[in-house]
Amino acid sequence: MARTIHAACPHDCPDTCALLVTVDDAGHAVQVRGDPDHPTTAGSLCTKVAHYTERVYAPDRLLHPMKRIGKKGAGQFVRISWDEALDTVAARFSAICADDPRAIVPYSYAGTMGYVQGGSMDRRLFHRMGASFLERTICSTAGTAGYAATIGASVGMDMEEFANARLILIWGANPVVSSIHQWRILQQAKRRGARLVCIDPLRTETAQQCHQHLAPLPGTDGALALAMMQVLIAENLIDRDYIEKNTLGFEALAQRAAEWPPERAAAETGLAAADILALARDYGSIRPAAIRINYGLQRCAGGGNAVRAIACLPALIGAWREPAGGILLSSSGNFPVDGKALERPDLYPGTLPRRSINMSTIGDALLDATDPPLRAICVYNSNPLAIAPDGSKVRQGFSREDLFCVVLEQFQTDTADYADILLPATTQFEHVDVHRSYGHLYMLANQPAIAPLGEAKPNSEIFRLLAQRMGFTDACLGDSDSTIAAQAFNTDDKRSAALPSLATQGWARVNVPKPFAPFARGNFLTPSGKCEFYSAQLERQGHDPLPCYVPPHESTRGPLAQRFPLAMISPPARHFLNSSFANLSRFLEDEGRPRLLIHPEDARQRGITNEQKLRVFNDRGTFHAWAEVTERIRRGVVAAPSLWWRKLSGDGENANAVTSQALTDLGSGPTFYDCLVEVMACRPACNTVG
Ligand SMILES: Nc1nc2c(c(=O)[nH]1)N[C@H]1C(S)=C(S)[C@@H](COP(=O)(O)OP(=O)(O)OC[C@H]3O[C@@H](n4cnc5c(=O)[nH]c(N)nc54)[C@H](O)[C@@H]3O)O[C@H]1N2
Ligand SMILES: Nc1nc2c(c(=O)[nH]1)N[C@H]1C(S)=C(S)[C@@H](COP(=O)(O)OP(=O)(O)OC[C@H]3O[C@@H](n4cnc5c(=O)[nH]c(N)nc54)[C@H](O)[C@@H]3O)O[C@H]1N2
Ligand code: SF4
Ligand SMILES: [Mo]
Repeated sequence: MARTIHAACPHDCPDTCALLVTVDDAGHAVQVRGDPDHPTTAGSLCTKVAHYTERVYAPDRLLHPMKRIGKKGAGQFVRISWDEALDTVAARFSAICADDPRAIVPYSYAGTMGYVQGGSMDRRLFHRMGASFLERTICSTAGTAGYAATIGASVGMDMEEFANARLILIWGANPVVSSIHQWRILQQAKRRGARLVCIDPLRTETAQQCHQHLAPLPGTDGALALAMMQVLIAENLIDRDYIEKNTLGFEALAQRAAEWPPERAAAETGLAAADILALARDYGSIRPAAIRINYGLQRCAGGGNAVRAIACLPALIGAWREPAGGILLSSSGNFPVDGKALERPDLYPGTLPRRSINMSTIGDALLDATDPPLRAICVYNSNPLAIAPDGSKVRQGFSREDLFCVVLEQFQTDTADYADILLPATTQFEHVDVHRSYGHLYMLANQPAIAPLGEAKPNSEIFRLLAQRMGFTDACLGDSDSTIAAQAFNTDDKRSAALPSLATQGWARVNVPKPFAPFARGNFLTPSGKCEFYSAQLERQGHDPLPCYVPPHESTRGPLAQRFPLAMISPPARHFLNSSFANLSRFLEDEGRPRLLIHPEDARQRGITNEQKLRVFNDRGTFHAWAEVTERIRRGVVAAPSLWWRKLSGDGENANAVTSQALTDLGSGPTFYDCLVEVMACRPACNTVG
């Protein structure tokens, strides 16, 4: 008899779907569906995960431990036993630890978002060793910091409440591609008469289905938000009672906003002043007004302050009074996660000074002779050769013959090619895990549906075995996966009340009021308990205490633009998830080939025609892509849907060949979408790399 298993989508996507996996008599997973009972999944999945069995049973899954035999990066390996693999890694790590454990760094992100496979045994082991800490900044830290300065934590509207809003700003987000279940809810609102406005330099699949699309230049959203404030305040479209009771620093904010009439923001953003004015008036008069802001707008120099400014808007108009008003960046702060129990930072040796490495500048970190220089890196749940900025530096760093590189992977990625020891990891169908979401309000459990394929092991098991071989005897380094899963949520926290239904139903809503209107009466999560227009905390850290406009590092109005006049963004491709799925034939066929969207006028000036092969370059590097000449992208901007595996892109490069390691104003995040380039049509000679 076929069985049905409750599972959770492990991927880095705000929807965190509840899955039902059907397993046949032979123990084969034959189908995966969205759980019809789970409110946001509502029985549907994106195309990537609807075909998940193709990923799990892909012919190129890594199934055995291997060691490198060729040059670094050549991807030549020979099969070895688990004993040899683990002994080799443990011996190398132990030897380095004897000199200085901070010469070892883990490198992981959200290949799986599960706590068991991505945020527990791994952390415990590296803490116990005394390895360098990894600052996991690659996606969201700028926005998170800006939002937290204003609101206090990653808490905002309930994603389900957007259905009842009358005005929705979709700002730096492309839910049709990157959060399809949120899009379903936004469409409900649209059917009920809500006005949808999309703010994005690209006329995305989402923008095409909204009532209005505003296309600012990348990295200029802070100026737009300040000008909206100026109009709201000048035209008295604000909620004085809400401001009085629940906010801090209104007078100072009003002074700052007064510096930003729409005409000034128009010059920065490339929008029409009249459009800015009209947007502010709509926002000041239509209720409930909701903002879905997402991480697309914070990958630039001023990303933190842009989010900070936008996060002030709902308090100015009292939008928080209603459950369908306010803003949502991420829901992750609603979950009673017990980070200390999971990660055990107390295992770090007390006497050793702590050293952190920012994952967004891994290229420089591997090449710099920082004290102590990095001698070993252990990569899991991430593919830095494809996803980290300034790809040629990243490649140079990983090419170091003296760097001991261990990679835990499901597939032989660009990064796996640089491993000294390559270890096969299980997929979500083969291991235990537990999840929160950064979009909705449900905790989820993942039960293994099938036995591990080949000799693959869960990350947690690999780190447990390494701990043993390195002679660490702390009890928590032996915790089983189900023990770790049970530690993830703090059972003393009242938000955990429904936790027991994880076991039966696979998911449970965090115990917060429904309908959820977290700041209807203030009670913000900031130090003052108010929505902080003025942040003393930021001031103490040497930042502007008020939201300010920080222009792009690589501005189309600055001197660099004379040589590299086009602002490049590289947002998610629909059929890839970062670089995941980008090796599977179904999705490669859907995406076709690396594309560059360019405006007809920019193309004409360069003699570029549709479908032509292009060379995209700046001082950091070059990659090739095929022209899609389209008015969907505004003039002066080009877009390269991402992320391709470098080795499958045709020229060994992807969009990160040109992105930079410069960081954001707040949160030390990457600036992928703050990147000037020039583009040329390829002559026959550039069919080779160059
Ligand atoms: N199919 C698919 N889904 C995904 C992903 C994927 O790779 N593929 N990635 C997942 C991950 S890791 C994340 S973090 C989320 C990301 O999801 P979102 O946070 O929604 O972010 P992006 O899709 O990166 O960007 C959203 C939009 O921001 C626009 N944008 C770029 N620069 C600016 C700017 O300066 N201002 C404004 N206003 N808009 C700008 C881009 O054109 C893009 O359309 O999606 C997740 N979902
Ligand atoms: N140019 C440009 N660069 C970007 C972005 C962009 O928009 N433009 N987006 C950025 C963003 S938002 C993010 S979040 C990062 C994402 O960067 P990453 O988190 O590195 O994401 P992926 O590329 O999906 O790589 C995840 C890897 O983890 C592996 N994996 C999955 N599950 C497991 C497991 O259980 N065990 C092990 N060992 N491995 C597993 C997958 O096979 C995959 O190769 O990329 C960033 N890079
Ligand atoms: S929509 Fe997102 S969470 Fe849902 S199945 Fe697809 S990738 Fe996973
Ligand atoms: Mo991300």
